[in-house]
Amino acid sequence: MSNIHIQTLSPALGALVSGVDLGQPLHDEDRRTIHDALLKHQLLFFENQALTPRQQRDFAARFGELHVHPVYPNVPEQPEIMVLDTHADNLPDNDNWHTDVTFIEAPPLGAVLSARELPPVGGDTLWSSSTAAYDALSEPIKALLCGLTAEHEFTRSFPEHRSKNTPHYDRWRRARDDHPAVVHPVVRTHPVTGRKGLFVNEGFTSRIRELSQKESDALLTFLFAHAARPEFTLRWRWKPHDLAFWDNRVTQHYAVADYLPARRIMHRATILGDRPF
Ligand SMILES: O=C(O)CCC(=O)C(=O)O
Ligand SMILES: [Fe+2]
Repeated sequence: MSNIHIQTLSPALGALVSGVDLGQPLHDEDRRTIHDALLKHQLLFFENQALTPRQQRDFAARFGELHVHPVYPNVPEQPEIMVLDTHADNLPDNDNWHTDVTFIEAPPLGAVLSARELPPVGGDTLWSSSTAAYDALSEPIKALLCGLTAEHEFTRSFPEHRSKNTPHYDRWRRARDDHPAVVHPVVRTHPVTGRKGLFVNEGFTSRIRELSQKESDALLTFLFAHAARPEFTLRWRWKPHDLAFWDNRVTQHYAVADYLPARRIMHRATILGDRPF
């Protein structure tokens, strides 16, 4: 019997899940309950989950194969656990709205993020529901968007100047060469729920292919601002040992960089997904 309880946190997305210890092997029934909740709420929070990197990896791996990031550092003995350790000498670069790793053909299905070390105040994360953003558009705009495709580029969020003259430059160059621009539909259909969501993000989307440069710039500027409307979002104030699990197919997020020079450390496991359609 599952003891899981799910509490809705906001109309657009987000729920708090209690009654499960993610440090233990996950029973099939709990896995199903969590998966169903993820599909329904798009973003789940679990409190008091002091997981080791291995436990975090094992939990995430119950939902699919894991991705190893081409440039972010990881836990050496657990390469699937990415480390986001930000402070005055390693400035955060997630303080923009983005969907993770859309620069590959089959972007992640989801990600599991664990709060390891938090600043005394600040460092919240916001998420936005791409289905809520899509649903709120007018019918003529929806019809226009459904015929369009967009390019997503690694270098938009990982520009050369950030790694040039650092020890990571060779790794960055290899990652850039391995990741030519990819094309995704502007409106994506969720492969399980069938819901439609906006699938462009400021982090990686560079251009709508069927439009002129000026038209593309104007439309993307509108869509990026639209997706960030407070009505479609939830803001989470982290506590130690909080863990978030989001559906990366239908959400964007933004890590607020307001805590420097304090330090903030997060661990992420990223679950591979399928090709958007
Ligand atoms: O540090 C955070 O709150 C989120 C960072 C981020 O963008 C990610 O883990 O994908
Ligand atoms: Fe991210």
